[in-house]
Amino acid sequence: MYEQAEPVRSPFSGPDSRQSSNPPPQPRPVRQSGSRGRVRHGNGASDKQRPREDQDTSSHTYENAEEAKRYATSADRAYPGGASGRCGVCSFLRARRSCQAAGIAVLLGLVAVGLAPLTFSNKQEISQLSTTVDALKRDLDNERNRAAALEQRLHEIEKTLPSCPEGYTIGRGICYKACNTLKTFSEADATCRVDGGTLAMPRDADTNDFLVSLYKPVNDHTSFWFGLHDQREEGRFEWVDGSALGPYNSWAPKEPNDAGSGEDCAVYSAKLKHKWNDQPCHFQLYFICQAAPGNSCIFAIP
Ligand code: MMA
Ligand code: CA
Repeated sequence: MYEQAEPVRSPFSGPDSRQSSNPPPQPRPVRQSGSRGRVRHGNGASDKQRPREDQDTSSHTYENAEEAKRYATSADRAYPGGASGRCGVCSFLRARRSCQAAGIAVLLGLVAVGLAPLTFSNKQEISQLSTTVDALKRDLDNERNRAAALEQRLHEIEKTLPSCPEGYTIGRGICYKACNTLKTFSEADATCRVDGGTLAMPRDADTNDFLVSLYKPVNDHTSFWFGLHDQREEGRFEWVDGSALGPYNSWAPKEPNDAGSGEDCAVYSAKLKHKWNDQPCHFQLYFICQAAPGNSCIFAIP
C-alpha cells in the first residue's frame, strides 16, 4: 500500500516543526512513476536518492505556485471580484460603456441631421397644403355666394317674363296643357282657343316626347286629341293653324288608315303605344292645348 504523502508546503511557508534545522525544507514528495513504494523524503539521504524527475516535479510545483499567484493577480485585473484588478475591470467596462454611449449618441446625431431636412420639407409641404386648402375654401365660399346671387337674379327676371296660362306647362318656349274633359275634335280646339291657343301641334320629336310625358300622368290608357286633321282633303294632313304636316310624324304602324266610315282627326293612342292614329272627329275624347306664354285670354281681358 502507498504511504500517505506529506502535504505540499510552499517554499514561502514557515519552517516545519519537524524540520526546525537544516537542511531546509524540501518540496513534498511525489509518487515515482513505476515505483511500487513510497519514496521517503525529509532526510538528506533519501533526497539525494530521489530521481531527477522528482526534483523537476518539485520545481514545477514551486513555479506553478508562482504562476498561480501571477494568474490570480491577472485574473483579479480581468474579472470583478478579484481584489487587485477590480478597478481596472471597472475602468475597462466604464470605458466600453462610454464608447457605446458615444457611438449611440453619434448615430442619433447623424439620424437627427438626416431627418432634419425631411422634417423641414414636410413642414413646408404641410404649410403649402394648408394654404391651398384655405384658398380653395375661400373660392368655394365665393362660388356659393355667386350662385346664390345668380339664383336670386334669375327669380327676378322670371317675374318680368310672360308666363303660361293657369294649368299650362312650358316646354321649348310654348305652354301646353293636357285636359281631362271629353270633347269632339272641334269642341276641343275651340276650348283651347279660349285660352288664346289651339290644339297642340307637335312638329318635332322633342315636342312630341314632351307632350306624351305631359298627358301620361293625366291618363295613360286612353286617347288625346291634338291639332292635326285631313278634313279638307282625304290623306292630306294639316295642322289646325292651316300649315302642312311637314316632314315629322309619329304615326303608329299602318296608320293613318281612315278606318270604318272615315277617320280624319289625329290622337295620341295609348293602345298603339302612344303613337299617332286617325279617329272619327265626332268622338268625345281628352285633348291637349297649346298657348304662347303671356298670350292667354285671361291676361288679355282689361
Ligand atoms: C281601331 C281604331 C282605328 C285603328 C285601329 C288599329 C279597329 O279600329 O282605333 O283608328 O286604326 O283600331 O287597329
Ligand atoms: Ca286609324
